[in-house]
Amino acid sequence: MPRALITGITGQDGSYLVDFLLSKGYEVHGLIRRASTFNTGRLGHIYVDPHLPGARMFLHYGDLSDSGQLTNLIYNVHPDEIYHLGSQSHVRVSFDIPEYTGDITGLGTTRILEALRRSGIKARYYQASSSEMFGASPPPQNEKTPFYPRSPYGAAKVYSYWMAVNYREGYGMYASNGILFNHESPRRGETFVTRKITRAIAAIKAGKQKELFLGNLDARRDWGFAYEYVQAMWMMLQHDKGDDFVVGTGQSNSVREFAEEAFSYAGLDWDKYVKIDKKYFRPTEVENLIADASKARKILGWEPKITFRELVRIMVDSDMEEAGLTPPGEGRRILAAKGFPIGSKL
Ligand code: NAP
Ligand code: F7E
Repeated sequence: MPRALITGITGQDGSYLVDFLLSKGYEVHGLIRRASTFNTGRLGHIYVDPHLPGARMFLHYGDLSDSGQLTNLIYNVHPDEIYHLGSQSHVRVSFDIPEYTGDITGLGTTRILEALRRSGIKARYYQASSSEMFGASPPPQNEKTPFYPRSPYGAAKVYSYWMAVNYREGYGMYASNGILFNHESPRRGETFVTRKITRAIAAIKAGKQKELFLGNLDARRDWGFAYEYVQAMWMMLQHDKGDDFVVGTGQSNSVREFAEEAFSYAGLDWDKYVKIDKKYFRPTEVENLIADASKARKILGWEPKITFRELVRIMVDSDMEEAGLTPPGEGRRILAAKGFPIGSKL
């Protein structure tokens, strides 16, 4: 049975990756942080008491700031594949806590890579790199586009990217960078713009919210569906050698277009509810991201199936269901029609 270790297992991508790897027959180990409240909400639907026979997911306490524990974890789990997804992943917040972001999102990567190198274990390593590394470089962006990060988060990811390349070249380790463009889902963190919009729509429909405050509506992003992006991570580690791949849809839309599409799907006029609050603007913005994922398509055979419009429907449906409302329902139909093995927990 192949064994995977995931940092960031409690996050959006970590939780979909567990779903996917368990379906592929893996034993999955994950690093979780100690918190005073449960932070395993995204894993509840697959959690099985580890004492029971047949359990294949195991959680271990630790933190990306603690190299001693990371070393123990890698040594004890002895994984075949490591998916390093843990990070302070919020771009706006990285301007408020730049040093912490550098420590966790940047140095955290070095702690894992160094623990792996010293262990002598020949695990394949996946680095969660980001389109934020391209920042101000004009679109479309591919593996050869120069990095020009526009936030402490983006800068920390550039550092991590190069550390993964350095360990690959310097020590012959198998390390791959997945340069993923924005990917969203019903499990997306509530303060990222897509989920903020779809949750607000549900709250407005339920009569619990009257307005939605947003920042820059003109920013454009290449938004895809997260489940497909964790499949791309796995495909990268099945490739015969470590390499770097851009993953995205090739289509970009503005925040305004996302809001228009989502509100109108729910039968609302976005203009009546959306207001601007400057506190959500960033000191430096990334204006436009569009992936050129032709390398991933050619070498890995990866291609996204879910379009922007479909993604919006999946997310609005899910948030309306969560608010106890009856959604229009196209989201679930789209997932079923396109063969996604996603059950009750979207
Ligand atoms: P996410 O939902 O914010 O999840 C981040 C994960 O990292 C959570 O499990 C979080 O734990 C964990 N974490 C944060 N600080 C930690 C620390 N000090 N020690 C240990 N674990 C810590 O992010 P995501 O959307 O799933 O993204 C996964 C990875 O891909 C991240 O590295 C992100 O930067 C990167 N990325 C994301 C996108 C995207 O569009 N989603 C695109 C490109 C790259 P808690 O649950 O306890 O907070
Ligand atoms: O912002 C604008 C904001 O926070 C998208 C992370 O997963 O993807 C994510 O980073 C855009 C920006 O995502 C609000 O200014 C307007 O232009 O949803 P976001 P992000 O910054 O693109 C990359 C690829 C990652 O790697 C990151 O980890 O939306 N925007 N109004 C707003 N953004 C937020 N959050 N909130 C607003 O009210």
